[in-house]
Amino acid sequence: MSDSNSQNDEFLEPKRKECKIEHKDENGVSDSQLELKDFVLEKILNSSTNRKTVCVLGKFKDKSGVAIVFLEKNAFREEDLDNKGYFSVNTELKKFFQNDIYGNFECFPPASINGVKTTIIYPATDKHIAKFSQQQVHIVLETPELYDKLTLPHLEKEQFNLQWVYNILEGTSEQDRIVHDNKCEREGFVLLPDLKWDGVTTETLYLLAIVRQRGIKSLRDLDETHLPLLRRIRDEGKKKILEKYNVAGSQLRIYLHYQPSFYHLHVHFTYLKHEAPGIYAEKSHLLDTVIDNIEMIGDYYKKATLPFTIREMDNIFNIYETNGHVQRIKQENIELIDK
Ligand code: G7M
Repeated sequence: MSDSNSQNDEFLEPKRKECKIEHKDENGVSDSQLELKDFVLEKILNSSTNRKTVCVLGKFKDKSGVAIVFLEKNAFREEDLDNKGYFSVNTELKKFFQNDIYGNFECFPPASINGVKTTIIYPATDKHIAKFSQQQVHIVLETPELYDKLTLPHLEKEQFNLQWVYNILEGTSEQDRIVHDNKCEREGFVLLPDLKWDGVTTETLYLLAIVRQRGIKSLRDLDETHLPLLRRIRDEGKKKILEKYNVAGSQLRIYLHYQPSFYHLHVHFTYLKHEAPGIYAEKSHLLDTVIDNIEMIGDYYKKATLPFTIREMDNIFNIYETNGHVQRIKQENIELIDK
């Protein structure tokens, strides 16, 4: 299940330097270094005791614009549960109390296994802030007509920049992270660790397959002409993950998001036991089911009503609200529900 030590070291080294992050502009050109000691907190956007994450908004001293910093405590890795890891001489144990056979402590393991996964978005836009903020969520049922009339015009006007995707496909970013690269322009794709994954901890395995073909925005655009591409992603993706991470295809959740955040077709591969964000029924569509639906009805996704979630701070919420498809809950009603 684990990767080789040399690969672990490769990932641990940047972790020790984690407080200093090189910032690159949209073309991947390095322009400055961000340091966490220069970060000035403005607001907590979201915090989850369950996931052990916190997302904050703030500024870096002497830098214009705002930044989002997302911190996540890492999952325990099997290979750290030994006398070099948690049970090593370098682990400190602070006692809270001992009562009969019950002891309660706080343990301070070696820094090398105690990293906090950190994602920085700088400069962050209002849309990033909305995406990472805690807010009320609603489901809408998007018919093909609603897609054409409301969703499509909105996403054509307003969507997240795809530069990071093109940087990967054109070979200017994250090249050392690529697990598989099928260069076929029509049916090729790049498989690499998702931003959310450290690339090492099998328990939280999370990879993305990004298609080379441009112009396929989402599940909605898929039809029978895409079947060879979809089958290739599924089959080659499983094979490469088995070879590199020793995780069987039957232990993978392979799916697409609807709506995605980024409108360039990509497929998520996560470890089945890992509850990654966005795996729930209202958002994820298993690739096997997608392939099966299209095999039965070639234009299935052009005809289907697809549910998706919208959050009250998203601009698309206003569009669906104005057209009478969702209703914002008034603050006093929320308080009543909470009681
Ligand atoms: O919801 P959607 O299907 O659009 O998911 C997009 C995925 O892309 C998420 O799981 C993100 O964590 C991932 N992602 C986003 N960015 C900006 C990057 C990036 O720069 N590199 C990588 N490897 N993954 C990213």
